[in-house]
Amino acid sequence: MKYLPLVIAALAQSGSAHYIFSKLVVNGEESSDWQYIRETTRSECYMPTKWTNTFDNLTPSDSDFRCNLGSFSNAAKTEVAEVAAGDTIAMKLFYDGTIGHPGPGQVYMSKAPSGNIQEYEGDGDWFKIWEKTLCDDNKDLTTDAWCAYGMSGFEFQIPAATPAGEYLVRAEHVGLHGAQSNEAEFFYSCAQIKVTGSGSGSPSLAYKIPGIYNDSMTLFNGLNLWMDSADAVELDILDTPIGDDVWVGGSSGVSVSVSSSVVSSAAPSTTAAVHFQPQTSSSVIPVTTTASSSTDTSQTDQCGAPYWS
Ligand SMILES: [Cu+2]
Repeated sequence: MKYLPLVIAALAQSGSAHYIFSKLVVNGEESSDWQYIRETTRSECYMPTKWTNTFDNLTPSDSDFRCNLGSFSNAAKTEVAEVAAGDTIAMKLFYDGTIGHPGPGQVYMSKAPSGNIQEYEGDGDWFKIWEKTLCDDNKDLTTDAWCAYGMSGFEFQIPAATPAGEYLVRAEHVGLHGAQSNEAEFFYSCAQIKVTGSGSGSPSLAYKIPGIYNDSMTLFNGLNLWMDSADAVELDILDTPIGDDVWVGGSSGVSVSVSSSVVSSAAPSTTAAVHFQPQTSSSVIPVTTTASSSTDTSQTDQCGAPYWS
């Protein structure tokens, strides 16, 4: 892997460290890149989706905001992972990246109406099963006040009440450091899973993608992490689906609060240096590596250079 030191230095100064979810972890086994996650056709897969100063002309108002640009064209060749309802799985970042931007992380699911996830574009209903927002209001809102800051992936439970069937699982992180100029950055992709078991729950809230977010929401367009108070940020969160309760199972809207105080134990311990360096240790997710994706040069080439940008 070749790095150009001058380029790296310049990027570190600009604060760009981008990322995308490429690996699925099931039963403690880490997949190879894009084995179960639909690969985007972007030349640089880790670039964010924004409303302004876009890459590849993609915005959160487009249909490809579901699972990233062009990824449906790869659905048929993407495998489907079998997961028992109630199991905890994870989606990990490409190239051992870590989340280097401040903002919330969430996971949504959507069931394939036909029963075949490889034919499903994600135009049906989505529901939210996991959410991490502010973990510690006393920390820096531009970095580690956010639970997801420094994470190398998201680990979450498929609710035990999830009905059997094939689903898209969409992990998303939103960088809010540019929200003051309508440049919130969305990082996301979708895994294909087959849920087994006898769950009979019914999610209480449903969303459409696109449509779930818009740039009239202050959280994405107007909020200023360097100026606003934590209380103001929390109010902005509550004005979006990111502030909605997650569905943890049940058929009558049983859910848990996502208030900032509840999740503080999950805060990763990070330092400023992590922001600009690929993570080499202390993953937040227990990982048993079974496939060495880093030696697969075709995948790396397809996705562009490592997650620097
Ligand atoms: Cu960025």
